[in-house]
Amino acid sequence: MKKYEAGTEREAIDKVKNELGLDALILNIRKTKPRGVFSLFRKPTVEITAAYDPPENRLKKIEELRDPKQDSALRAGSQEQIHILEKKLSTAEDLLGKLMGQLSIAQQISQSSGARKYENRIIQLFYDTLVNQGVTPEIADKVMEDANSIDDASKIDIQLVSKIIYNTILRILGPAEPIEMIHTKRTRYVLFMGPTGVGKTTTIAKISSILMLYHNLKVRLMTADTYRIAAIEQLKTYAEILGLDVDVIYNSQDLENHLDPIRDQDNDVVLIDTAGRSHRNRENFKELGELLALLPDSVKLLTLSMTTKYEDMLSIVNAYATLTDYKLVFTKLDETTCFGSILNISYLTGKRIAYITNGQNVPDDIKIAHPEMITKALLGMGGEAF
Ligand SMILES: Nc1nc2c(ncn2[C@@H]2O[C@H](COP(=O)(O)OP(=O)(O)OP(=O)(O)O)[C@@H](O)[C@H]2O)c(=O)[nH]1
Ligand SMILES: [Mg+2]
Repeated sequence: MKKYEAGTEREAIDKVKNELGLDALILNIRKTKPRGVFSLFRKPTVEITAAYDPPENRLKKIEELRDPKQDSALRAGSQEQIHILEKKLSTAEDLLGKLMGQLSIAQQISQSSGARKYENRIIQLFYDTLVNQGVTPEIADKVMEDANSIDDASKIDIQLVSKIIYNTILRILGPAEPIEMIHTKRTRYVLFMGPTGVGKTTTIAKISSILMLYHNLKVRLMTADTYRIAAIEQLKTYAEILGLDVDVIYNSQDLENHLDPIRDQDNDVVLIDTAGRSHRNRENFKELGELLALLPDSVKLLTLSMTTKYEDMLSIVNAYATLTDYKLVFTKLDETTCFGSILNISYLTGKRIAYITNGQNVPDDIKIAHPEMITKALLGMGGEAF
């Protein structure tokens, strides 16, 4: 038994004939369809599984079947085998029938929902890719606007269409704004805020290491997370490895005492951790507002986990927007294959993204949120993105 692959069925069959001769048996013909946006560049292929049974073998088998001396028990056995085979075949047919049924239902759904919006196949493909990534249909439409407005003759040029769409997404995401790129003469105060358990403390540990190791910056750590003893310990553990202290702030008054400009002259960056807060808890939120009021010139990083449902993410960004301006950090990209929320949130808030994180390892699993990287992930270019 052997497999033969070619561009068309004809070519594949010719290959089989050339090698195995006219007696070859075709066991299976499989057509492979390339998927995704870049399927347009790849040709479908046909794979044929063929077998060759030499004629002398077959003759022997026929003779065996015809042999009158053949043991009757053997014949009874083969009868039984045929019976089992028949049964198996009918269940397989059943299963196939069910599958076909499901397939036609799926087709009906996709047709009735008017899935095809764009006359141009290339634009439709990009639209579908974005929607499959979790980009909302409205935002995916916005992304297609520029590409769809060029004349029909130019739309055939897939490179041109791809370039326009790629650039539109880059424009929406805007340039990454990580802390190391914020240049001021004064100390940079950076406050991390966001819902519970999204990865604020872990991200602070990652960023401190990067700022110290790769940018040679002097870092000071503070935590305003005093709800849980373990939270202070968690940051202290990372700080110890880096040879840093952690100042604990118990309330806003305490923060004032700790904001020591003279002392901070020695520091390039002061990273402040806060307790995770539910945006639906008003009391909690008011307290964060008080902290923020004491740090008017600080950079605020709103940390969001990619595992949060998009609707919840929306109400989180809106709640925080009532408190302050901020940049975004998206965490846990390793736990999803849908990156659409990044584009949605970026489009709706107009906020810049500082970092993305893609794992629990400190300090390796963090990246500057370069828009090119995010765009490629959204369009399925270049395999595993994160
Ligand atoms: N898979 C994955 N896990 C992460 C990532 N970032 C953080 N985590 C994990 O998420 C969990 C919570 O992380 P923390 O850093 O404690 O989160 P936090 O936002 O400080 O939590 P609270 O202070 O309790 O609000 C830990 O188990 C981290 O290891 C990431 O990028 N990917
Ligand atoms: Mg924390």
